[in-house]
Amino acid sequence: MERSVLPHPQEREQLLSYFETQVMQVLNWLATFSPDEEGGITRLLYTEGWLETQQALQAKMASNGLLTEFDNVGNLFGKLLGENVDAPAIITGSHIDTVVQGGIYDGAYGIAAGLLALEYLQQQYGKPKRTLEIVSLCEEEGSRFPMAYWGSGSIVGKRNFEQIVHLQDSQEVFFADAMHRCGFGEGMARDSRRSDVGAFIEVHIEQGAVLEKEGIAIGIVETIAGQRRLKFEVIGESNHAGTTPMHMRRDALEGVSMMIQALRQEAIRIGAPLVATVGRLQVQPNVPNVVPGKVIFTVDARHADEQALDRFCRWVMKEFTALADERQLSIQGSEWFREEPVPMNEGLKRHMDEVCGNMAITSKRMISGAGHDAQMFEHICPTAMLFVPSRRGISHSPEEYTEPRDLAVGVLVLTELLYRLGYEGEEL
Ligand code: HGY
Ligand code: MN
Ligand code: MN
Repeated sequence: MERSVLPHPQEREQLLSYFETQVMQVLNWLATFSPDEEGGITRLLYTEGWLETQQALQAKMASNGLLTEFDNVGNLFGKLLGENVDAPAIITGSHIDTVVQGGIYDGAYGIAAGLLALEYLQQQYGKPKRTLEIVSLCEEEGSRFPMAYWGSGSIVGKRNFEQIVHLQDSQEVFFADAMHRCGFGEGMARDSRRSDVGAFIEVHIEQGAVLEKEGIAIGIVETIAGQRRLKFEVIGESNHAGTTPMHMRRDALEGVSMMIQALRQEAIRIGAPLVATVGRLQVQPNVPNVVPGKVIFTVDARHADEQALDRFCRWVMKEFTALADERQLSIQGSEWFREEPVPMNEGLKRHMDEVCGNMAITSKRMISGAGHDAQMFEHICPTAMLFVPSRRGISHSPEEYTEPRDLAVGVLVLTELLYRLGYEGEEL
């Protein structure tokens, strides 16, 4: 059944060109906040640049006629109130924080898409039947503090203030101090926990190369992979680089290099969708003429199947301990973050299939290897994600890029979805 907010294809073409220019305008505007010297974006939770960005977004949402509100952890909401204010709200959005030296699309695109979709719907159709909201989530990446999904996790009740009491960043700044300095914290604004959300839709860049390779415009996420983030401390013995014979060394870095090799080989042996990454490594004392006595490093492992992920992490612990024992090294391993794989809502996925079909937009169902705020929201409401292609699959890098036309198609599909849920009151 042909049904769309945009009955005429030429109207659709006109709207796509409008969205193309507008979405790039918003993204380039957001990119002026927290740029780093490497040409990327480094917008970390509760930094000045982060606060400036949220405040500028609040002003923009207000100028778009949205009712704005911060919650007590710094999530920013822009609301297009519905006729029935008691009906659960439909929320779209993503995270405003980035990785270190990230790109201009990861997270920001979901916020830009939501802003444009609500602006268009309000202009064309006025007040929706139920409230539509855009949210700029305060933090998802876990880049500054050892805490991820702080924004969405606080909304769904999987994060709370007790969890952050002892957390510090690499400069030993306490999480709570940084949060209070930005004006957020317990009792500082409305409590972040929500129980009035009817659905959450996140629009995001794919951060992989599947859509580009297959020439497909929209990815409809089936399941978001589960994650484990582990931290290891390997201790050997610092010693003189010139006088310590090779067979008498307890070189922590040499041991860790063997662990990294073994990790890579095992992940390749097991095969996709398992991936494992050592992204952070600190050597002590980290000077050229001293045998490294201590190494601290992280392992990030992902899989769409919970049991496979658990099996792999058990293997990691066992293998790393064996490699340390062989070298008279000691090793401490701890898990500081875990999220289980989360399937997206069937009803919303079907809506997306239909919207893309009606508009002759190519789409495919796919797994998300990247974690997203949507895997938090699914704990409290029907949730779905749609992807647009990433050039060469690059992300978490200043090289991140998506064609403006591809971005615009994502905005168009989101607009139609929000129309169905907000104006036609589609049940899920
Ligand atoms: O790491 C991730 O998967 C996400 O980008 N935070
Ligand atoms: Mn990311
Ligand atoms: Mn992201």
